[in-house]
Amino acid sequence: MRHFTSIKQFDDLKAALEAAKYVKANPFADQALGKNKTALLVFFNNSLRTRLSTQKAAMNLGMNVMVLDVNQGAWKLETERGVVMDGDKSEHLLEAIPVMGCYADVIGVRSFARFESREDDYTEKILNQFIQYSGKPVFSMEAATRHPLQTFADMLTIEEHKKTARPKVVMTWAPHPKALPQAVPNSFAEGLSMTDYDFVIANPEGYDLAPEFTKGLRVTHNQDEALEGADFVYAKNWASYEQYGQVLSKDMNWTVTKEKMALTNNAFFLHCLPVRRNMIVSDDVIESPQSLVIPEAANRVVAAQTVLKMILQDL
Ligand code: AN0
Ligand code: CP
Repeated sequence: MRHFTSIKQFDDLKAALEAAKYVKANPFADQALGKNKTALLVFFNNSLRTRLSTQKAAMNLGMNVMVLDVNQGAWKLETERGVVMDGDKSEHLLEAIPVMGCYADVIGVRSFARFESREDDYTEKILNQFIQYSGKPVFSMEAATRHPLQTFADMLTIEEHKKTARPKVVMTWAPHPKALPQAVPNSFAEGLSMTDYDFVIANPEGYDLAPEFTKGLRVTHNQDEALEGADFVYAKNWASYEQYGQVLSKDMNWTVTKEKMALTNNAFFLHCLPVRRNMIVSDDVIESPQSLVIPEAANRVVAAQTVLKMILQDL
């Protein structure tokens, strides 16, 4: 059974990108593949893009789709084993997951880092229980440590817009008022490490990502230096990994502004969205012709459809 929880599960990234280009050009070519198959999308957290693009992807493949918002309308779920359930949680994940497995052929899960325990988050406690107990192929719609469908869409967007074979790609931390997960930057770093692009990560001190995701990659604490000559600027906030889940800085000198973009090689701007304007990026940069945030979001359908297609082909 094929699960999809990391971009590294593509044996061949180039082939996966080619498959995505085919899906993009022929969105309804595989309608027979999903006929009478049901995708269940389970959300423990909010979503706009993932929710809509994954539904659209499944529908393009001829699938039926069900969406469950665990925190709205379903029973509150206990996730710890051994707990005396005398509180507000009416059901345990250990029953809920196999029940969901009875109703679906493929299950997508969104389960963000909870920032309660670094170990629980980095062992993907929730996602792995779906893999273990649902009996069905499971794909991540952003779990605690990775957001592979986002990364796949990001990489397709870069592929479509790059002007040289080895573009310079800078992933920069930017300020945000609340603690955000490391899933998007971890995953992007993982994806870029599979390419031969000139890739640099810029973040303030205290914000280095988990070593398992940055091994062999260039990391600098000097944003201006990183931006020099960049062809793509990928902005993202994340909370500290070292001081797990904490917001150590809201330094607005890290906001991606017109002045910052002037240091680059007329770079394209990327962000996974949702984005807080004038915290992460200024209005003029996100509205500029170099901003790819909308085509990047559009590619989320292509990414999800390509992965769902691979899963269906393996059923
Ligand atoms: C989430 C995050 O940073 O991981 C989802 C991004 C796709 N963002 C927010 O919660 C604002
Ligand atoms: N980029 C992304 O995953 O957006 P949503 O959180 O809206 O799904």
